[in-house]
Amino acid sequence: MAKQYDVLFRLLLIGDSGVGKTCLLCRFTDNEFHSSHISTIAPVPPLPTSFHSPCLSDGLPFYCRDTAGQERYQTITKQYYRRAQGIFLVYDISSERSYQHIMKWVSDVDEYAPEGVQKILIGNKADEEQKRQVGREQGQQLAREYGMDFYETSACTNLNIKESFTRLTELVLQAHRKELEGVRTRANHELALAELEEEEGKPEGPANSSKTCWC
Ligand SMILES: Nc1nc2c(ncn2[C@@H]2O[C@H](COP(=O)(O)OP(=O)(O)O)[C@@H](O)[C@H]2O)c(=O)[nH]1
Ligand SMILES: [Mg+2]
Repeated sequence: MAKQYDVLFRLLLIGDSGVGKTCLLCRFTDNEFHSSHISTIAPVPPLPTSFHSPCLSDGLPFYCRDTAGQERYQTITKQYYRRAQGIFLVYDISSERSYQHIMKWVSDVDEYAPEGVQKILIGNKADEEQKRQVGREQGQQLAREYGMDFYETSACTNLNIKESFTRLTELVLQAHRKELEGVRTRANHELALAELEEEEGKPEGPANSSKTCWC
């Protein structure tokens, strides 16, 4: 049965098909990389693939949603963005085209994602230096324009994977701190009540009776 959580951070990966979104997630969740092209094109109708990360941030679990190839047909629907709290916008440093498309992805996020969603720009395949078409400064520049943090990553060599996931989770945590504190306060309150109830329900042993004896 699926585990129930009080708080679950909801992250998304978006960007053109082939930029390495699925590989980034596999690298982060399972520390694995598949060099052969594993098709992430789903049968029709395409369904999103979801991953529960085993990694916790600040003791909190999160859930990262990957596309199942729908991005190739530009058929990502509103529902995909619904309730997202953190989004990775991914391009491939060896594809100028995927970099140019980031603007389109940002406009989709603006249109469909909830207000206050946190975003990070990722230039993946940083190991492909000889095939580079997008300079690091271009990535930095675009990220500045949109007010995002920027990382060049490589799912292949494990460059900046943990760092970028940790950063996005931190941003989401900061943005939702109030909401989170509310949950924690409620949880602490419930815990205190449960302890009290347990304490009250205890049979009176010698230790208890000596505590309450005033004679
Ligand atoms: N050299 C290199 N290849 C990568 C990297 N990440 C993914 N790939 C390759 O890029 C292709 C597409 O990856 P995939 O994760 O399916 O892309 P997606 O369509 O965005 O999910 C695959 O052949 C991967 O092996 C990377 O960091 N470096
Ligand atoms: Mg994929």
